Amino acid sequence: MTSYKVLVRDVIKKADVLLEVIDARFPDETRNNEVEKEIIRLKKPFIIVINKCDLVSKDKLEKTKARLSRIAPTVFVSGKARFGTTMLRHQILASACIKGQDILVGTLGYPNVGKSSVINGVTGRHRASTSPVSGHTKGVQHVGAGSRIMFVDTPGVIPFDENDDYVQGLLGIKDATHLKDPIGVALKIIEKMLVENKTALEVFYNVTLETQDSYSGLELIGKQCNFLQKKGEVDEMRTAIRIINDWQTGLLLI
Ligand SMILES: Nc1nc2c(ncn2[C@@H]2O[C@H](COP(=O)(O)OP(=O)(O)OP(=O)(O)O)[C@@H](O)[C@H]2O)c(=O)[nH]1
Ligand SMILES: [Mg+2]
Repeated sequence: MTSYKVLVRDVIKKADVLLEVIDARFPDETRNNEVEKEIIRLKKPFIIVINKCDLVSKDKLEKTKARLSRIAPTVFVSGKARFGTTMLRHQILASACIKGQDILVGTLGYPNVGKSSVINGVTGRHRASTSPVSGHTKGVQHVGAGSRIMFVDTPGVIPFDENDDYVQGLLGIKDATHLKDPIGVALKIIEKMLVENKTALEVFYNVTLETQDSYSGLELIGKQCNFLQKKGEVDEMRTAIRIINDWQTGLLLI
C-alpha cells in the first residue's frame, strides 16, 4: 500500500474540501492532529463529521459539537440511519465556496469510522462499499454524489501503533478474540462508561455498580451473566469478550 502520508497529502492537495470523519463515541481518540495540521497548512476548508451519532446520547453529541465547532464547522450524522446528511451536503457547498464548478470532497479518517457510509448517506445510494471489517476500502475511489459533489473515498489510512490494543478494540478494528489483551480493553470500556454513562452500563447488564472500580465492574457483570469457572470464580476472559462484542456491535451505548 502507498505510504499513508503520501496518500493523505495527495488527497488533501487535490480536494476542495476535506471531511475528517470521527466516531461519535470517541471523538478525541479518532481526531488526527497530523491530518488537521496538514489541512490547515494547505489552507483547505474542512468539516469535522461526527459519524455514528445514533450510538450516543443527544446530550453528549451537542457537547462534542459545541467543543469541536471552535476548530472547524462540525456536523453530526449517521451514515447508517441516513441522519444529518442533508445538513452535511449544505455544509460542503458552503465550505467549498466555489461557484459553478464541481467540488472534490476528500474523506479522511481512521479505519472503520464510517467514511464510506457517510458518502453513501449523502449520495442516498450504496455507492461506496462498506463493511464491518476494517480496512475494507482498498484504494482511493471517486464517488459522484450529484449536484456538483464528487467524493474521494480513502482507505482508513491513519496508522495505528501496533500496541494500541485499546483503540483497536474501541474502534472495532480488531474483534475481541484478536486483541492481545481483551481483559485490559474491556476494563477500559467499563472505565469509559463509568465516567460517561454509568446508568447505561448498569441497565444493560442488570447490575448495580457501587464503586468506580472497573475491575469490580467486570467481576459483577461476569457473575450476572453466569460466566463462572468450575470453582465458582468469574471467567474474566469470557466476560471481557462479551463486553467488547456488545460494545463493537453497538449494543452498549454511551
Ligand atoms: N451504528 C452505526 N454504524 C455505522 C455508521 N456508519 C458506519 N457504520 C458501521 O461501521 C462499519 C464501518 O463502516 P464503513 O463505512 O465501511 O467504514 P470506513 O471508515 O469506510 O472503513 P474502511 O474503509 O475500512 O476504512 C460498518 O459496519 C458500518 O455499518 C453509523 O452512522 N452508525
Ligand atoms: Mg471505507
